[in-house]
Amino acid sequence: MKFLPFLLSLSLATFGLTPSNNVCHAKTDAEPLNVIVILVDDMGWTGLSGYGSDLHRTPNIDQFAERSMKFTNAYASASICTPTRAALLTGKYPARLDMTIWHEMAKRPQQNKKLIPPVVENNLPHSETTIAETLKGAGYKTAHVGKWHLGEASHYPETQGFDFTFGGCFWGCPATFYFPYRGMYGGGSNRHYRYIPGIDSTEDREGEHLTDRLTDEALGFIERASEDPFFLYMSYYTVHTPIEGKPEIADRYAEIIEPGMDHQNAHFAAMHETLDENVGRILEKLENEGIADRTIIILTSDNGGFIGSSEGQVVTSNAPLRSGKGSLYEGGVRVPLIVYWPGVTQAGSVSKEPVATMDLYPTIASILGLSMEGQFDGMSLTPLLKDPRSKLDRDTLFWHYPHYYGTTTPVSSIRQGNWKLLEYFEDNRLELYDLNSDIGETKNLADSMPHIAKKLQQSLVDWRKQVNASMPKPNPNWQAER
Ligand SMILES: [Ca+2]
Repeated sequence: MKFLPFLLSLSLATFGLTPSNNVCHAKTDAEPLNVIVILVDDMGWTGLSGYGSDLHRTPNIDQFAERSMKFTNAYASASICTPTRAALLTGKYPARLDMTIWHEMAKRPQQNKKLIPPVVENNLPHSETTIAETLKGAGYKTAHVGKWHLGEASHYPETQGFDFTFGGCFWGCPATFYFPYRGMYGGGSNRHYRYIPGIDSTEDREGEHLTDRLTDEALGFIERASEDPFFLYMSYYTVHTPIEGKPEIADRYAEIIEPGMDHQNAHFAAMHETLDENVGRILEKLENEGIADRTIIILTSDNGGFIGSSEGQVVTSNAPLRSGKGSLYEGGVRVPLIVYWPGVTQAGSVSKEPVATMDLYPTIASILGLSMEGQFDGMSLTPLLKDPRSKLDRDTLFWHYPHYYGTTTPVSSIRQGNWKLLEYFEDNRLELYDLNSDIGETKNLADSMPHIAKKLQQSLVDWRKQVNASMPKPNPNWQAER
């Protein structure tokens, strides 16, 4: 196993853009490329049939993947929603932004655990230059449709470079996926009345599903913008809870589920199918508008699949990966990523290179030949998109989640080559896995290969220092016996 010297790996981890003279312009300046980023919420690595689901049927996305580049080692920059979304819009590690948990928890860390998580940033700071602001500055019309979850109203999409926005709000999911999308949601002290802004409940839309509605709004934007270059951040609320598939589709899945299948939830499967139909509608719209050959499309997820229960039923499994949303095991962070760069990505191409959400902003800017100012943790994936056999000049990725979730205690992790190390803060436990031979992270090699574990841990410690990562503190009121 090859290890880059520590200093080199750190400098590469914070490497910014490739120089713009490397940018390949697929089209003439007269026809600038449009950009669509489709972000699915909580879709696991095996959520799509083209990524191995044994239940969900996603033919439109699978066909789209077949004419694009598919990444098999793509990661969300975090194991939960908000930090990954911050990384997508800024090109930075969530830990550098100090956005490592969702808004509702950021200022009120749990006090009843062995460690007290840090108080962290709860709004995406206006001082950050988002990808929308960069593209708007380059003459793009910009739209955000769907889930936002990057802060309160003073930090909504309108304040972060988006000309048009629909459906975004403070909350991480709707009370219901059915019109008019409002009602009480959540448990205990987190139970609140939730609503999707901008919905006229007097309209005759009974039975309308939010995934369809978001697409309607996005297609309207594309129609209005098609004379000008546009950037659409299509941020579906699906397939997050509440698990509400269309009943007629869910019924169909219920009939074909068999014991032993990894995926067992008919409504969750139906949500994937409806997502797929809607991605199909977007692709069809681009064809009809005559802009399919000049629109970059990127599809990915913000974290791994949720392995908890909803309505008394387990939502999903990320097998063969370990664990799910919240955890820094592969099941919590490895996600599908499909990139279509017209005229450049080769049909059926696959990249096995480890990449992450924060790479998308530098990638888009690089493709469009736009300069980016400031410091970025992500790097442009254009070399990979041009040649699936190529490698990035980067060997290391980091994650930091100093909070609790149903699947984890506070933890950081590092992937370097095929090695993955997790450092758990409650007991300073190290876990080392060789992803090449053990993708399920079943055999902890930390004790048998201490030199590798120590070396990776040192890189992780140095990285946390470099990005000024917030850390949990011991809880003085914690009693181990309780
Ligand atoms: Ca999510």
